[in-house]
Amino acid sequence: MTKLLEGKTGLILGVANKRSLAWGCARSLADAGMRLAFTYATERLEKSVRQLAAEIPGSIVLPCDVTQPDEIDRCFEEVGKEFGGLDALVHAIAFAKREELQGNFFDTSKEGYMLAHEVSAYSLTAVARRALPLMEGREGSIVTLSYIGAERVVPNYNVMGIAKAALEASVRYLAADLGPRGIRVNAVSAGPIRTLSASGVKDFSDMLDRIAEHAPMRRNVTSEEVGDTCQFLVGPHSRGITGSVLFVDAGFHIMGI
Ligand code: 0WE
Repeated sequence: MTKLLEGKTGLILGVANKRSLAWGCARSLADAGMRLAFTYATERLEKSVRQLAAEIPGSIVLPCDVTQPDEIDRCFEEVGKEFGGLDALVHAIAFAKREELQGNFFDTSKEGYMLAHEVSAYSLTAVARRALPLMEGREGSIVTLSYIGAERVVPNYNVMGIAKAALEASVRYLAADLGPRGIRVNAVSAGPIRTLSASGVKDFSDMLDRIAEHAPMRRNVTSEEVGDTCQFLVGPHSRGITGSVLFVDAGFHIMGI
């Protein structure tokens, strides 16, 4: 039996360790037969990304700090050389300074605001532009990860909420730009999951428990569930969907209280 994504290629930005949502996406895409490239932002992450990539036969690993335009250029050049084209791009990157993710939102510094937006929102557009020539003419799909803090106030999420709102708006503008070229752009808004990004977030365990109590499905979600939705958005079954934000949150977002 040939798999749904056999012969297709994908680039995944944002794997840090096996808990990463990006890794959940990678596993699901690889299980569907896709050949993958992974990126790491800093040398500190290189080893763990290489170890994980080694679990996926035929995959490659490249440096890509999205705050360095030359490095993004080189990354896509390499992907073009290795793969000859790209069918999927998974953007699973976010960063804000720790001090911006606590206390009052109105205390957000200009530098902290700019950094959060550069890494967490602008980077989608920066990579989409470079992916364009590699994706053209092959029904490509771009997927990014968001969070309900883009739409509603989540205590301490602060500047990241503003950045995710910009990211979700970017999804719509990119979808409008790229639709005529056959490229779809969507976001998955995932419920909170214990990852490296969540470590050290104040009261994170209490948040997980409260969601499991109130969500229609009475539980939290897993990175495998986020990954499978990513596979759906990358694959042919979602061919009529672009510019959307899909919640993978056990239904939590529908509740009024
Ligand atoms: O988007 C995220 C993670 C965002 C994030 C988290 C950190 C923590 C460590 C971005 N940058 C950093 N920088 C650090 O130094 N989530 C949806 C997970 C998350 O993060 C929160 C949350 C949730 C949920 C932060 C505050 C409140 C809730």
